[in-house]
Amino acid sequence: MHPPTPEIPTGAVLSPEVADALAAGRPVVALESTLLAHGLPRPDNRSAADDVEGAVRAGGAVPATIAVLDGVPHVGLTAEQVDRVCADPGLAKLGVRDLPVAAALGLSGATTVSSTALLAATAGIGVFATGGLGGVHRQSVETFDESADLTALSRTSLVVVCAGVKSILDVPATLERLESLSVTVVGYRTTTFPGFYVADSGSTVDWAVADPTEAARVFAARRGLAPGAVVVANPLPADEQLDPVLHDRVIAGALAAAEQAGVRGKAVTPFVLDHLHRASEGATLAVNVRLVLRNAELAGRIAAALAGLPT
Ligand code: PSU
Ligand code: MN
Repeated sequence: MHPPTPEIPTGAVLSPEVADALAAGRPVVALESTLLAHGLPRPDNRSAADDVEGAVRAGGAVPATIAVLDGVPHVGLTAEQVDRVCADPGLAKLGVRDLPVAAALGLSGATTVSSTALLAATAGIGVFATGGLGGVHRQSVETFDESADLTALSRTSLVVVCAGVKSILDVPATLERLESLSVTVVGYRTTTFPGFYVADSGSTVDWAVADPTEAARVFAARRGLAPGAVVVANPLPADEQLDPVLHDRVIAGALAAAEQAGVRGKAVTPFVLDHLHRASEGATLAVNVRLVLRNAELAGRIAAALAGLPT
């Protein structure tokens, strides 16, 4: 009899700090690398990487930035490894389905929400912070473009702290898909579902949690029930959001530019984010970094609350 074959060959390497924290039951927060490599422009992405890790520490947890280097998934990166992720303009963007190819061929790449969540949960990490989830694209009826983030979260057990889904998407359709996929969604201190750069997407969710402990308790209950994620949607305060009028104008322009340029598939999200950063003269970039920092800090506090729950 052969032993069961794992679904993907993770073979992940944990950094000593992350391995020690997990072994001791101390709080750890996973961070993705696609938002660094493909969501933020070089060279600003490098300082953002440090700031996001700092925000997790400020929240009371150990940061574990995840990327694949030379075929090996790394959970927790050294400064030199973060340099590599942030500097290489040709770095691949790896969802779950790409991980086996990278592993087998020895390739390097940044991990998206889907692959970061899987690698984190496999390593025993319970909380993950990002900016905005991928989801259903606005032309999805014609293109079938729906992020693999959604199906990945339906089967991966961890808390994902985000500012909703990227507002370049069809937000109501994405919330419908999250319901179909039985992903638990709660707002942080609100039932207004955030719109990434803006505090209010125009959609609502059914539930709100009042503090990190409530979020941790929802996850503990979910974990005891069925595999799948708990999405904690954390809106920017109104005075820190992007001006909603500017938001609607630049989003329309960016989507039109993507259409015009014939951009398809996994290139769409990086193209549109880059266009927005330039069209808004850096305003979307500043807001994007700010919301990731806030999510990282909250994720740190949720991880700390989770570590303190009675088992
Ligand atoms: N959040 C950000 N910036 C990003 C992303 C999220 O603030 O660049 C990335 C995530 O890695 C997410 C990916 O998984 O965008 C979604 O890509 P796609 O739409 O191609 O599935
Ligand atoms: Mn897509």
